[in-house]
Amino acid sequence: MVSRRADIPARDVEMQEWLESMESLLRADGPERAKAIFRAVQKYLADENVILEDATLNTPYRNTIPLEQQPAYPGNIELETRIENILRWNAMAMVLRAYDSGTGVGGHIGTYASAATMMEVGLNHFFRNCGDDYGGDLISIQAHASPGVYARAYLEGRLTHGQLENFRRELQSGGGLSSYPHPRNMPEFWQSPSASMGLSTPSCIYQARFAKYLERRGLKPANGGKVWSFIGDGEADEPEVLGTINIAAREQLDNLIMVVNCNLQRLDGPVRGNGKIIQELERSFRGASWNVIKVIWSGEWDKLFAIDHEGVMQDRMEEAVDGDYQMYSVSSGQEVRDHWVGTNEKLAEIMRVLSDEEIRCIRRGGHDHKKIYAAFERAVNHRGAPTVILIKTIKGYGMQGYEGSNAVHQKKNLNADERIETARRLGIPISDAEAAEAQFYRPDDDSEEIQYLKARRDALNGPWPRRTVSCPALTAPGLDVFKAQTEGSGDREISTTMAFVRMLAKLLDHPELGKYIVPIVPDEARTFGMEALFRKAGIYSSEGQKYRPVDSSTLMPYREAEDGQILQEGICEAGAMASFLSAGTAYAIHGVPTIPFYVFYSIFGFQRVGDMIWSCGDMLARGFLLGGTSGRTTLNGEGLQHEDGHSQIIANTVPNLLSYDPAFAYELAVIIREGIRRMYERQENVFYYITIHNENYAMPAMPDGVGDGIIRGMYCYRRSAQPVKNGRKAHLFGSAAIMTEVLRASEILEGLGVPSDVWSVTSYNELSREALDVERRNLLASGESEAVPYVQDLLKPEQGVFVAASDYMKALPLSIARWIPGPYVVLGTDGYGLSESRPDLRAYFEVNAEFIAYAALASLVECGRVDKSDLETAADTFGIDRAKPNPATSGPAG
Ligand SMILES: Cc1ncc(C[n+]2csc(CCOP(=O)(O)OP(=O)(O)O)c2C)c(N)n1
Ligand SMILES: [Mg+2]
Repeated sequence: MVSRRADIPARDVEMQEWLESMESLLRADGPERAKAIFRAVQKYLADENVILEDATLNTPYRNTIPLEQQPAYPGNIELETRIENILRWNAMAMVLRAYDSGTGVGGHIGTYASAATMMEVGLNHFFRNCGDDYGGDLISIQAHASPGVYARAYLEGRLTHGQLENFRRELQSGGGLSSYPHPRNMPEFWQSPSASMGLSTPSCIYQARFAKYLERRGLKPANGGKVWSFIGDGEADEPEVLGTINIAAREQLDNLIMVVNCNLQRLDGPVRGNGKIIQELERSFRGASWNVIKVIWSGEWDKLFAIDHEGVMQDRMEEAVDGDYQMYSVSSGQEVRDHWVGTNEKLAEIMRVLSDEEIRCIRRGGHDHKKIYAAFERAVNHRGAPTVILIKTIKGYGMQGYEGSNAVHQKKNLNADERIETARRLGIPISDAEAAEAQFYRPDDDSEEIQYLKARRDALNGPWPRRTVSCPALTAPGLDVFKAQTEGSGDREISTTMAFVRMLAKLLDHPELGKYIVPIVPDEARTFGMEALFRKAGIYSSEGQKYRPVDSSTLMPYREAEDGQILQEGICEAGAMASFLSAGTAYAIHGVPTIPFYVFYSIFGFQRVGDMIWSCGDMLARGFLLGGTSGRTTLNGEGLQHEDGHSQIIANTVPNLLSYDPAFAYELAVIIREGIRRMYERQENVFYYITIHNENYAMPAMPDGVGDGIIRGMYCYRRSAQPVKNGRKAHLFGSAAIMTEVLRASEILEGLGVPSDVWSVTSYNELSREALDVERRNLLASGESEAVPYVQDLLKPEQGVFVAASDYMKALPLSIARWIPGPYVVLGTDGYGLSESRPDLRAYFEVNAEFIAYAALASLVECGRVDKSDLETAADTFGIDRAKPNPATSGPAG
C-alpha cells in the first residue's frame, strides 16, 4: 500500500491506485524509468491539449538532496564551528569598534552572520585557487559579508590587527580596509566588486562564459575553474539578476555556481512576507533550465521527515509563508509550536518529538555544514548546466535578540552586556572587559584552529581572496599599421565609424595582437557596418552553427562558430558590458591580455549601464568602449531617445576612463594605438571611451607633429593664411563631426575678412583633467611652481576671440574656459534631440557653420573689433533667428 498523502481523500480509490502503480514502478525500476513513464503520460495529455502548467517548476519545500544521498562530511565540524565562531566574533567586533570610534563609518553584522557557514564550507572544502593543473575559481561574495572575509584573513595572518581596527577607514596609517570588495582600493586582495546589488550576477555569468570562450579559442587551457557567485535574496529582485540567467543555461555554463543566501530579509523587512522567495526563485531558475538545489532544512528535521508518512508536516511547510518563518526566528519554542501546529492533531503528534527548546533552536539548512556540503558537492560535479543553490538562513544568525528582526541589517552596535553575552556564547576566550570593548581575538599560530584553517587553504592552493596579476605585456603596433587612416581617404567620404571598423579589421589580422582582439556588439553590428567581420572573425557560439544561414551564399554571411571571435550579445547592453568587463579583466583573472572593443549606440552606454562602467573602473578593466552613432545632431532622424549629446560629460565622471571625441580617422588611429600602448604594453589600469560618428566626409592626411596634441586633447589643425587687421581674429574649436561645420564657419569668416584658425579638440575631458592637476600642484607649491596647463600653454600666444562648437552639451567645452586667453563662446547641444535632418538639427541646436561664424562675429563686436552693423548684416545673411526659443529648454512643440 502506497504511503498515503493526507491531501488525497481515502474514497478516491482511482487516485490511490494510480499512485500505487507509480510507487511500485519507482521501487522496481528506479527513478529514471519512473520519470520516463511520467513524461510519456504528460506528453499524451499535452497532445490532447491538457497542459500541466506548473508540472515541473516547483519541487516540494524541502532539501533537494535527501538524507540518503547526503555524502559524508570530509572535515572536522566541531573545529570548523569553533573557527567560524571566532570569525563571527571578529567580524562583529570590527563593526562594533568602528562604531565605538565615533567616526560614524558604519558596517554590517547581519549579512555575514547569516552567510558564515556557507562561506566557511566553501573556503574549507571547495574554493580552489589557480595551481599548476587548475585554472582557479573566481568567487564573488555578498558585499555586506566583507567583515567575515577580513576576519578570516586576519586569522591567516594576512591582515594586521591595525588594518582590522581601520575597517572602513582606508586613509589611516598602516592602511585600512575598504567597506566592500573593491579591487581598485585593495588590488592584491579583492578580485571582483559586488557592492552595487545585482551587477555581480551578470558579471559572474559572463565571466563563466568568457572562460569557456577563451578555452574554445585556445587562449586558455581547459583546466577547469569555477565561478562562484553569492548574492542575497533581496538582491535577486534587481532586474540584472533574473534578466541574465537565460544565457547561462543556453551556454551550458557548468562552471558557474550561484548561491542565493535566502535569509528571507532585505534591508527594510521581508523579501516576500506573503510568499516564499525560495519557491519563486526555484521557478525562475528551473524555468531557465538551471540545475536548482534547495537547502532549506538542517539535519534535525530529518527525523521529523522520517515520521511524516502522510506528508502533513510537508503540507504545513508549503503553506507557511516567509513572514511566518521570519516570525518563528524571533519567537519562543512554545509560540512557534502553537502557531505551526494550530489545530492539526497529526502535526502536533509529529512535533511532540521535539521539546520547546529544541523547536526554538532547530536550524535552517544554511546553518548546517553537512547540508551545505552536500549541495556544493553536487553543484561542482553537475555537468551541462549552471547550478543555483537556494540556501535558507536566518539574518543575523547568532545575534541574540536581533536575529531575524527587521532592523537587523542596520544594527551596528550592541551594548556591553550583549557583547559579553555574545562572546560567551561564541566561546571566545577573552575577559568581560575585553568583550565589552569588542577586542579582536586571534588564537596562537600553533593552535589547532589556525593550523586547521591554514592546512585547508594550503590544500586548496592558498588563501582567498587574493588578486595576482601575471600577464605578458604586448607590444603596441606602430602607427603604420593604420596607414590607411593616417594617409587620409582622399576624395572618398567616410565616417569615423567606417575608419574604426577598418582599423578593427587590421588589428584582427595583426600577427601578434590579432588573437587577443575581442569585438563585442549588442545586435548593432550592421548599424556600424561591421557585418563583414562576421565572416572574417566569426561570431562565438558554444554550439557552433547547426543551421545554414539564410545569407550563406552572400559575401557576408551570418557565420557562427565555436571558435568565433566576435561576441554578439543580442539586445542586452548589460550583458555586453559584462562581456567587456570579463574580456577587460582577463589579464588579471586568466593572465590573458584580451583587448575588448565594445561598440554600441552611445546613448545606450553611460545612461543605460553606467553603473557597470563604474564597476569596470573598480575592477581595473582595460579595453575600448566605442560610443557609436554619437552626437546630438550627427545622428539625424533618430530623435530624442537616440541622439546622444551628453555621454562625454558622464564619461568624465569615471576617474580612470580616458574619453575622446575625434574628428578625423588619423586622430582615431593615434588614440587607439596609444590606448593599446598604455593598457597592454605599459599595463596601466585605465580604459578608453571613444565616440565615433556616422557622418561621411573626406578624411585628411595626418599633418606632421600633431600626435602629441591628439593624445593630450588639442592641436592646431589649420592656420589662417590671412594677415590679422585691427585685432580681428577668431579661433574656432571643433570636435568630431562638428568639425565639418567649424571648417565651413572658418571659410565664411575668412570671406568676411576675419582670419580664423581651426583647432581640433579631441578631448575636453583630458584637457581639463590635466589643467586641474597642474593648478592643484601649483596651489600646493604656494608660488614655487609655475607649471602651466597644456591647454593654456598651447593657446598662450594666440590673440582674438575663441569659439568652441561641440555636438555635446556646452558644459564640455566650458570645462576648459578658465585657461582660454580671451573671450570664449561655447556652442553645444543642450536639450533633448528630435527627429530631423542633420542640417536642420544643427541649425536648431545652433551649432551649424552659420551660427559658429555669427558667434565669432558677435564676440568680436563685444571687443570692439567689428561694427555692430556688420553683425546685423551677417545675421540676416546667415538666417539667424534671434527670437528663436532656447533649444535647451524648448522642443519642436515650443
Ligand atoms: C543597487 C543597490 N541598491 C541598494 C543597495 C543598498 N543595500 C545594501 S544591502 C541591501 C539589502 C540586501 O538584502 P539581501 O540582498 O537580501 O542581502 P542580505 O543582507 O539579506 O543577506 C540594500 C538595499 C545597494 N548596495 N545596491
Ligand atoms: Mg536577504
